[in-house]
Amino acid sequence: MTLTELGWNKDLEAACTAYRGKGWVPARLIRETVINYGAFLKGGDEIEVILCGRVWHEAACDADLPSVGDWVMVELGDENQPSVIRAILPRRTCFSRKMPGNSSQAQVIGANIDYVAVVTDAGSDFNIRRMERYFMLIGRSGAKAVVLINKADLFPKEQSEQAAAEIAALWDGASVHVTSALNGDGLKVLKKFLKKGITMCVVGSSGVGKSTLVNQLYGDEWQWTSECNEITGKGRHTTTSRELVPLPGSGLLIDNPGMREIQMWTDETTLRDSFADVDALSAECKFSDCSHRTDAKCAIRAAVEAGTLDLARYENFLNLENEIAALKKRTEKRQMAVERWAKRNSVKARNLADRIQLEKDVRGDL
Ligand SMILES: Nc1nc2c(ncn2[C@@H]2O[C@H](COP(=O)(O)OP(=O)(O)OP(=O)(O)O)[C@@H](O)[C@H]2O)c(=O)[nH]1
Ligand SMILES: [Mg+2]
Ligand SMILES: [Zn+2]
Repeated sequence: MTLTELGWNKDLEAACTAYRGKGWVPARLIRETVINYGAFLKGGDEIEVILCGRVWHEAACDADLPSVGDWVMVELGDENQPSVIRAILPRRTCFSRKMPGNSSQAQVIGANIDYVAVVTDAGSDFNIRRMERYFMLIGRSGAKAVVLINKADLFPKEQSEQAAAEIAALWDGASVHVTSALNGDGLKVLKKFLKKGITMCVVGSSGVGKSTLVNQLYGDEWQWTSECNEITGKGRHTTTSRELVPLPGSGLLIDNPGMREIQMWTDETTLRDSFADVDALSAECKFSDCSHRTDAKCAIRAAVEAGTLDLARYENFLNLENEIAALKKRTEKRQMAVERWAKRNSVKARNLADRIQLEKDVRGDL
């Protein structure tokens, strides 16, 4: 396996000239555990690497730490010395969500990816509102969106096609396909995306068939999935950590554990972009600070009443605003904690650089 087949390109080549002469080698991270990382080297050799303290300290937040899909510069070890990540090369794209729970931090799902493939089905997993969230996160990641309406063998053809049409209407540029990962139907289309060196990150709820899909494309059982016992639920292999899998002779896939929480990790601008139609209406609201809930002469509510704006879309717009407001609040709280810490230690965070330094110190303090 060449570096190009692993996703290496000219920009990375340029970025790593800064480290020339140090004897470090480029590697792509394929796995992450609590104590170390798995990585591929030129030639396809797999090694284990650890993170050096300096890189850890230089990360302003968790999202800046190396993640699956990242390209790093490694100082190779030997029998007595572990191999060490000395630097992270700049990310071309990054797909992240808000960390589950109450944290306001981002969690990286995949770095340097070209496509995010969201797997769902035309049955109980189908949820337009959740898909809107995925699109929003993909929109800000820099990657392109692919959607697979999987398990087509379980539903009437029309049902899967209807689901695909509804999703395609949500997002310009999303490539939506009906598939059956179990028997391989409709997977040919993925070959078009998975050219050499191209990385696709596979996401979606638990049980929709992500690993089955990866297995099918790998051409061999890479990570076994088996028939679920309907009664005990036993015998099913649930993916517990994300992993980058190079497909023989073509691109690379990142299999992920199912996601229970697709929380917003975005900002107001992205929200407004993906709800441009709703946002345009808000210019016509009587009050400039209209909450679009109970205020008089609200143009958005008027559109819902007139039937020109979908009620569910309106509700999702309001929910997303709530979530962004909550996220802001948590970020502010965190900032306050940092400032309190600064006060206590008589350090003044005058500018952004100082604050970043402070954040690092607070982390070091924990
Ligand atoms: N009928 C049918 N079953 C499928 C299809 N794809 C996957 N399955 C079955 O669905 C179950 C779950 O599949 P997995 O591939 O493990 O699902 P996953 O998305 O990787 O789940 P997590 O790892 O828990 O996130 C298995 O029993 C698969 O055999 C399909 O296209 N049709
Ligand atoms: Mg899985
Ligand atoms: Zn309004």
